[in-house]
Amino acid sequence: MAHRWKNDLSREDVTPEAVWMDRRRIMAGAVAGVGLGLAGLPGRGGAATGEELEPNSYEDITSYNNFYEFGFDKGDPKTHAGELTTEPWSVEIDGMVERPGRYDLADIMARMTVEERIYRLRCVEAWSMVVPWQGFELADLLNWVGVKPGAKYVAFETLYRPEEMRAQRQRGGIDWPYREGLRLDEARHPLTIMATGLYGKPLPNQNGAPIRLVVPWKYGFKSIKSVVRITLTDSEPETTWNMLQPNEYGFYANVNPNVDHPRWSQARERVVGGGLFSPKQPTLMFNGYEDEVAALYEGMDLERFY
Ligand SMILES: Nc1nc2c(c(=O)[nH]1)N[C@H]1C(S)=C(S)[C@@H](COP(=O)(O)O)O[C@H]1N2
Ligand SMILES: [Mo]
Repeated sequence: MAHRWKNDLSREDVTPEAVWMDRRRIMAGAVAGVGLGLAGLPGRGGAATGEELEPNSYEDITSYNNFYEFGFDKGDPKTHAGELTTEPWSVEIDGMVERPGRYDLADIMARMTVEERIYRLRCVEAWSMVVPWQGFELADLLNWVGVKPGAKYVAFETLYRPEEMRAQRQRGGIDWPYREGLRLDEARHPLTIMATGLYGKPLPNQNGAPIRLVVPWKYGFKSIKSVVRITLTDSEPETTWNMLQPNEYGFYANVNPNVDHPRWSQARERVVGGGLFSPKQPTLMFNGYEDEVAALYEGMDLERFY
């Protein structure tokens, strides 16, 4: 796969957004320096290393995207995702739940606690970013609707609306809607969030507005965007990339530098916005969240369950 990316903002094209972002960066640094505030959040930095993560710029995060409903180039989502109407929005929660229903996003948000989580995002294509998300724990939503005994997996679906999602109008390729899934214990893990914002603003359409999943220890394709349906089930759900290329993309898709993609190494990653000549950085086991999540996979052969 060929990749293109944006260089850092040059001083000449500083936008109000970029200035605001720079302020955030400075503030985060100041807070870290005195050991207060954000340091207490569970998602802050790499808990394993105690390291503070430096978020990518707002520009990087919102202009270099994968959202195939709007095209296959990294710039397509920013160009075309504005065609999507995100209000009103509801999420159907069904399957093995005590209180199934079609929930208005506003009603969900009224009950959830939104917090900031600064997470690494590692795409299976071997690039990465750091994103300051706002969101709530998926576990809280699952508790609110009540998971029935016997449920073992959670399936997710993106909106299917070809009038507004231009690539859904084309034939061939992906079998829409985009689908993803997690094991129930993964879905309930405190690192797993439903994101509704980034950099303190509502989630831009290209990043999966108005609500998307974020699972920071898995390859980015698991973090499904613009979610309209969440289904509790007792069998492993079908997932988009696994359906397309089962030998390349598994259900688990845990970030793992020791298990290569059949066509490229996963040992290292290019940091988006790092500039043309910046060296690739080593990819971390479970994307740096090994201390938090390794127990979920105890005894599992991670080469087999890739
Ligand atoms: N519905 C949907 N969700 C999706 C995708 C997609 O094409 N469609 N791409 C995935 C991939 S491959 C990645 S790397 C991340 C990218 O998220 P970002 O654009 O917010 O960085 O979204 C994931 N979620
Ligand atoms: Mo990805």
